[in-house]
Amino acid sequence: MTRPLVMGVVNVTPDSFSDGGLYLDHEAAIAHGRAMAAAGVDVVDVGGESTRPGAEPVPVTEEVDRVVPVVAALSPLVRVSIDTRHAEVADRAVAAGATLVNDVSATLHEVAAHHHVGWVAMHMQGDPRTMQRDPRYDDVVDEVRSFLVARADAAVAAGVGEVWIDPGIGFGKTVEHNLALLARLDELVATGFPVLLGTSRKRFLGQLLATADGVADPTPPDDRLEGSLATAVWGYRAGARMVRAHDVDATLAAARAVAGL
Ligand code: HH2
Repeated sequence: MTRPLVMGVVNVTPDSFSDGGLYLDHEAAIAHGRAMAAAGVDVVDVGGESTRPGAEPVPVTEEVDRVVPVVAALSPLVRVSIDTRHAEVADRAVAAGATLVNDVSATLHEVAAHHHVGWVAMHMQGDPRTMQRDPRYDDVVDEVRSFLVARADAAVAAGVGEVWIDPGIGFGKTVEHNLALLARLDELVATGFPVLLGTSRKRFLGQLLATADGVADPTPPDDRLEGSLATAVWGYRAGARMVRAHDVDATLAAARAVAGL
């Protein structure tokens, strides 16, 4: 029985949408990552720039200062991925021990090829500042799949040996777009590239849970655990190999239950 994989999130930021400010301090971030490693996560994803809708970009030097000490402290204990859109940050984090580049811009495959590390291509329409203003697609699943396969093929051609694809839930997508991507996740799985899925605590869950409960106000981020787990299990069932999660104990338990089933 092999359990599907769990990637735990450590945001070394003041402004991430669900845990901003909690782990900006290096010691707090390292302690959080250590606890995740002890819990048994497969990867700890360290990020130094929020990509929530409306977020302002962070200067690269600041992002490097946030993440490098955390990557260096955690990488002897657990596999570390670096969540960044910037080549210099990816370079420095890999030098500090990260072995996976989690790339929400899907542009950094050359960096991964150069360092012989893995790479995640995530789909995003636009950029975080403006992506939620008016996202449009003719067929969101077809467009996301074609984009990701083209990026993944380019990475393979450049020599990257481990390539993941991720639909980028919430990145330039309406609730309906996110739900369509989840409903047809098997079409991404069918590409043959391993799929990473990140739904944890995201805004569309606030609306989904409120609708299910028959209330008008979206459920707040710290009350979205059930939705995060339901969508993680849904993703695993559709064939996603790894889920990105803030609540790692519960997600690991869910992943073990899925393996048991
Ligand atoms: N989502 C976020 C950040 N990075 N990477 C991948 N591969 N997939 C995702 O869905 C994904 C991601 C956003 O979540 P979070 O890091 O918690 O928030 P913020 O961007 O505000 O730091």
